Amino acid sequence: MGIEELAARLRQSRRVTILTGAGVSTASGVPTFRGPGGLWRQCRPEDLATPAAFRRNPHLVWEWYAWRRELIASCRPNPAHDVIARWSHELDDCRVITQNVDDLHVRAGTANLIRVHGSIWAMSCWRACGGSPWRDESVPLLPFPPSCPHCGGLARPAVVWFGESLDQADIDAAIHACSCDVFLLVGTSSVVYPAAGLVHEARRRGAFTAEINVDSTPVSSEVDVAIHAPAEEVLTNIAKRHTP
Ligand code: BV8
Ligand code: ZN
Repeated sequence: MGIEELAARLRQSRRVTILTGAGVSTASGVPTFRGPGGLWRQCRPEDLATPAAFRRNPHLVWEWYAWRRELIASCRPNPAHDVIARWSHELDDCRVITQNVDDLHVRAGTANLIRVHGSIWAMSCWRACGGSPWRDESVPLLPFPPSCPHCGGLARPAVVWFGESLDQADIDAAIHACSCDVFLLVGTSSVVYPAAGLVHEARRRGAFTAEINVDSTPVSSEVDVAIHAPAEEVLTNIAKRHTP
């Protein structure tokens, strides 16, 4: 029932918005935040991905990001990324909002992508010397820890840490994308805000809402359709039926 209805809605829709989380990259081998393998050295991501953790021990936090970069560098986009990338080009108006910093949506060639939490392959200056952020895809990370090319000071990953505000332009674009016919959640536990609030904004704006997740989440009972199965299977299945 769920897949049928979602496929039918997608067929009828002009404006589709997809919000993804770590679960869309599971099939690529990237560990999720809260799932198995999410813990690093027994540290919870929430305890490492904060300005306070970096101020306390920048070396430790950089070791965590170096570990994740090494892992992600060995991963490839999976069929879930590929279907979403295809729809972002083929559908009239398809926007993709991701919480992931792995850039696998970028590597899959996704159009209209809003990366609300930044990229693990971008860096900025910890001292905020005013120099603009830069791309760094070095694996292993050299020099370690990395320094700012503008002032020589310590660099930091250009990601949004807990307690830090998202980029206003990204928030505006994400809220704008809530005006849509279908708002589809893929592989997110829907607990981290403000991203977790977007589905409620989309509902308020009259969107048909759906969730694809192997597990239930705090919003499973609130969306119009909740499909509990792996994203890479469900999206491939719908794509087969859904020729625009
Ligand atoms: C902020 C970048 C202003 C870094 C990340 C309101 C209420 C409560 C708390 C708050 C609130 N407003 C603000 C907060 C505080 C906080 C927050 O939300 N805390 C949570 C923990 C309660 N939010 C913030 O701090 C945000 N900033 O609000 O600024 C402000 C400031 C101070 C105080 C007030 C306001 C910044 C949040 C961004 C943090 N940065 N990442 C990095 O990556 O290193 S968040 C990070 O965690 C990810 O980006 C992602 O967003 C989140 C993890 O969630 P998911 O991606 O969903 O992953 P998860 O592992 O949880 O779940 C995976 C799911 O996939 C599971 O459900 C699983 O079942 C499913 N799955 C697995 N395999 C598959 C699958 N599904 C389908 N197919 C599969 N194969
Ligand atoms: Zn600097």
